[in-house]
Parts: sequence; C-alpha cells; structure tokens
Amino acid sequence: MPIGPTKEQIQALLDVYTMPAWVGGIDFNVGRFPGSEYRWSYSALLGYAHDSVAKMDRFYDPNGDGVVTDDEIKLWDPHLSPPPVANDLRRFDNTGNLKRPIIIGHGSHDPTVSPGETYAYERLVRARLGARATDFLAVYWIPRMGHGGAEYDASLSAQLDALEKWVDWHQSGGRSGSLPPAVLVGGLGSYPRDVF
Ligand SMILES: [Ca+2]
Repeated sequence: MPIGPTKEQIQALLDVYTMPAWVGGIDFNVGRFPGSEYRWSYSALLGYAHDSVAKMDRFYDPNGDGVVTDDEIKLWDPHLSPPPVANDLRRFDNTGNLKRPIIIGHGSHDPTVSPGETYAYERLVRARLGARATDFLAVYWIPRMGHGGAEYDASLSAQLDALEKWVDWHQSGGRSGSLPPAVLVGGLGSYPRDVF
C-alpha cells in the first residue's frame, strides 16, 4: 500500500504558499515563500498570532470568557473590530502615500511576515508616488534571514546612518545628506538595494 500525504495535506501545504490578499487595489500573495520551509514553526506562528491580535485588538474575545483560544484567534477579522481598534488600525499605511523616508530590511525567508507584504508595499508606493517612489522607500533583502536575526542586528547602525543622511537629503532639498546606498554594508553581509 503506498504511503504519502493525503490530498487534504497537499492542499494545506499549497495554502501556506498561496494566501491571496489585496490592498489599495493591488492583489498580492502573502503566503510563505518556497525555500523558507525549514523556518516554519506552527507553534511560533500561532504564538505570534496571539501576540499580534492582543496588541491590535485588545477587546477581542468573541465569547467573552476571558480566554482567547487558538480557534478564536483563527476567526479574528479586522473588519469587525470595535471603533477604537478600527481607528488604530486605520493608522497602518494602506495608501503608499509616504511623506517621510522608510528603509525596510526584510529577511527573504521570513516565515512570520511574508516577503510578499514588502513586495506589495513597493507596488503600492510606486502606484501612489510614481517616479518619486524611490525618494521615499528603500528595501534591502537579507538573504535567507527569518523574522529578524543576527544579520539584521549587525546592519542596524548602517541602516540608521543611511536613514539619517536620507532625512538630511529631504530637509535640505538635496543640498546635503544623501540617498540610501545602492549597497548597504551590514556587519555580516552586503545587501543591494531592491529595484522596484
Ligand atoms: Ca474566548
């Protein structure tokens, strides 16, 4: 008798790779990227979901028994949040209309926040700002890194330095400071700026 995954198990795996999402008229995939499987951890992701929902929606507890269960977490829908939470959630940028520069350093194997989110954000900022998009958003992919890591920590001072010079550049109308480097030299590696 052949032994192997069931159809349902295969579908569940495919559903981890492909999670359709949309923001500001842009469709994107928030699934986990192929190659990042070795970083997947169900218990870590579930723990992260509990922490995140508690931070984003402090009132969430559908049956009001004082305990938020795993099953309740899976049912959380931001669209159903009460007004004070909805107000907080509106502060997330879903428009791409950046007024101040942002540098993103994202692990290409991040199992927690999908790289798809950063790719979608690039598209959102590009759609909103056009040619000026790269004056406000710089993305550096850190190969194989997960949700943070030693590579990120070691590159932090280079990131802050680049951001400080970029703020100067904006405030001086380009007379001083500089745009973010084409290659960010972190302590443990060098990361080219993403072209988007
Ligand atoms: Ca409950």
